[in-house]
Amino acid sequence: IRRGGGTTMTTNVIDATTGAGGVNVEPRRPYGIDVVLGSQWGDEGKGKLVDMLSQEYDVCARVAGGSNAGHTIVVDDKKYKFHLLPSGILNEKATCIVGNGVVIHIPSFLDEIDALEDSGINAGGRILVSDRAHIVFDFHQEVDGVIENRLGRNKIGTTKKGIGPAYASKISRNGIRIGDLRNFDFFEMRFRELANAHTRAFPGLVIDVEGQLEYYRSVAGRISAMTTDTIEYTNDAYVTGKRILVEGANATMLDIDFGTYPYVTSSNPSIGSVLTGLGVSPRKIRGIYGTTKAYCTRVGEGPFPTELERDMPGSIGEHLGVVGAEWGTTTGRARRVGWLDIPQMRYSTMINGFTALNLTKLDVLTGLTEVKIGKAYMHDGKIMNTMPSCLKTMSEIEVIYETMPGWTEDISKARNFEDLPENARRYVLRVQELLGVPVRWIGCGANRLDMIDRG
Ligand code: 2SA
Ligand code: GDP
Ligand code: MG
Repeated sequence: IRRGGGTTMTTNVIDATTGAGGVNVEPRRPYGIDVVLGSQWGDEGKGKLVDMLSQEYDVCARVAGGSNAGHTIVVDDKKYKFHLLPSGILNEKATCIVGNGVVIHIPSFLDEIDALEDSGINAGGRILVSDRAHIVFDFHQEVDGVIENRLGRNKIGTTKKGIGPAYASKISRNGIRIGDLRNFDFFEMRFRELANAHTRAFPGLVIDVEGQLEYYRSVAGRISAMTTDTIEYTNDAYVTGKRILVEGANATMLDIDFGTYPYVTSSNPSIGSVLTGLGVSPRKIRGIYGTTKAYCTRVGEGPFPTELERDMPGSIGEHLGVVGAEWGTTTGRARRVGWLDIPQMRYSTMINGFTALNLTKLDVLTGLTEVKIGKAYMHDGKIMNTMPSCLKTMSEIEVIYETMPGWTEDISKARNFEDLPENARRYVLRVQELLGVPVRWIGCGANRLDMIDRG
């Protein structure tokens, strides 16, 4: 067969009369890759579901973002916090992949592995890092802070983990990849160029180039031992019937394309990142599990239509923030809080095609006399049918709420849907009805076991 460019490729022989042969379309298999995604502005409790599900999977993968992400898992009374490592690492049988779409700050990554091993979890040989994943350098983190300071009151409220600047290097095609550490002369040449480009662009930025090179030379062997072609690995794992789970980081409303731009992160934390951040075909995806809090939070700046005042003593906002322990897992910042936002969730469901929902932190609503659901957006006296892209329109939105009676019973021990008080059940079913997606899991407490599975 002649292809563009005149290359001759040997392939199956084609029968010129029948047209048979010559094609090798991979068959659809009775299994597939399952994905856990954040459907709001992050911190919905993705890590907890991944931890629970991972017991059933052979491979767990991260596909986007970097150490900005923070996933907390509570096992008995012990808290584990993950930033770059997939939360599935707690399943000692799982192999964990850090895919090509992730940006990796190597010192943080190694510290995370060391801390995990110190706490008795054996991670050795179970972590595979994509040779194509880009590196976040210390100067990217500094530049993140410099840009935020320059923006002043228009700042994004980033985690200052260097995520935006590292993806900017990637997109500008002068980024450096994990695989480059295997050829240190090449790495050094690229590093000097990248450091120079940054000192030119940010006067006042001082980079200890020799010190950094010495550090990277010292860790190159350790990183390279974990480095592999994760695209090949994942696709082979799929073909050989291994069960694969993808752990989304951040969330759809923080997506650089679909989120509340510019108040977003610099990656695509929605369904697309599974394809671009892992290198698999959409034909291989099966379950797409949207994680949503029973209310809503956001950390950092930007629009939040159903936001409630958090600082007022005795307010509902204070209840959600304190009872829900809504402080950032990575930065410790207080998260903004509000009611569940159905138009936002419909938008997120449309983009990701959720096959089931994981409704977390229902226990946090316990004790409220009434619970509200943001049911529709109004603008200029009209109901809106779409999620506006314009920040000004977002700020002018009026939310129409539906009010439901609350419940006071402790639900942390509920393990079946029927164990929930009637008003809590009605709330869950109403959310399911409004979104048209089955609510499969319900979070009843922070602990690993505090969950109802209706599957
Ligand atoms: P960045 O650092 O460039 O990705 O920040 C851009 C925006 O994305 C938000 N962002 C997050 N939102 C929720 N959770 C995140 N992870 C941590 C957590 C956050 C923390 O699990 O709590 O500890 O503060 C996360 N990472 C990024 C960020 O707030 C900006 O709005
Ligand atoms: P992620 O980024 O989506 O993984 O979520 P985070 O870990 O950043 O934030 C979720 C927080 O809620 C963590 O502290 C979890 O321990 C906690 N959490 C998760 N599910 C539940 C739940 O059902 N109830 C309560 N009370 N806490 C939960
Ligand atoms: Mg988080």
